[in-house]
Amino acid sequence: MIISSAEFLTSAAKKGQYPPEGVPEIAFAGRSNVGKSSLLNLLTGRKGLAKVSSSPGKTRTINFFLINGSFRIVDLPGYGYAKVSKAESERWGRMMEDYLEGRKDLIKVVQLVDSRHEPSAQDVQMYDYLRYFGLSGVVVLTKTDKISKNELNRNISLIKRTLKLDADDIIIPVSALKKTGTEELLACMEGLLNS
Ligand SMILES: Nc1nc2c(ncn2[C@@H]2O[C@H](COP(=O)(O)OP(=O)(O)OP(=O)(O)O)[C@@H](O)[C@H]2O)c(=O)[nH]1
Ligand SMILES: [Mg+2]
Repeated sequence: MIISSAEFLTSAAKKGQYPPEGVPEIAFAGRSNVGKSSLLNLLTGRKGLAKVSSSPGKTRTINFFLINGSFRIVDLPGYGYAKVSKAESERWGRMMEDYLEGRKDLIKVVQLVDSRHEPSAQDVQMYDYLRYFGLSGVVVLTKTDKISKNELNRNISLIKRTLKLDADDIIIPVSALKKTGTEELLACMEGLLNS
């Protein structure tokens, strides 16, 4: 698949603000700062499409992007950002549940984890949650430019074990810096959209 057009649609904090139904959606989930927004920019070749920041907690609402006029990529707000208040994290939980459990057009959630580390307890919790709702199956490992090939291979095993991945779960290493992994991810997304 080639992305020939990408357009920001809307930013939603609640259901009433979602774009109309009837278009398939693939969402990106993961801890704050893992690289969800960067990945969207990488895939679309549009640097400023989604806002990226070196300080975690940049994306705080659900952001919808229309791709090739035919499907949407949904950039979700990250979790695990230490500085948020209890009220803020409850707000996050409600916002995520409303979307993940209530969105008919959502076909899959791509789970992003940092390729450098063992997945956090919240990563495991998120993946279990996605599995429960039948939305799991694709894991993207980000920031692979920061580690060696050997470390990456070691961490792939660790991540598989920690997230308890199934044999048919797909793991795609990416680097927004080196612009690698996009073809694999786009092919995977094309498969999801056609199945
Ligand atoms: N070296 C390197 N840095 C990356 C990569 N992907 C993202 N980053 C950096 O990581 C930081 C966070 O990236 P974002 O894309 O804003 O992360 P996010 O997951 O959208 O974060 P939230 O919106 O807070 O949930 C930024 O400083 C990015 O430049 C990558 O593949 N390699
Ligand atoms: Mg973001």
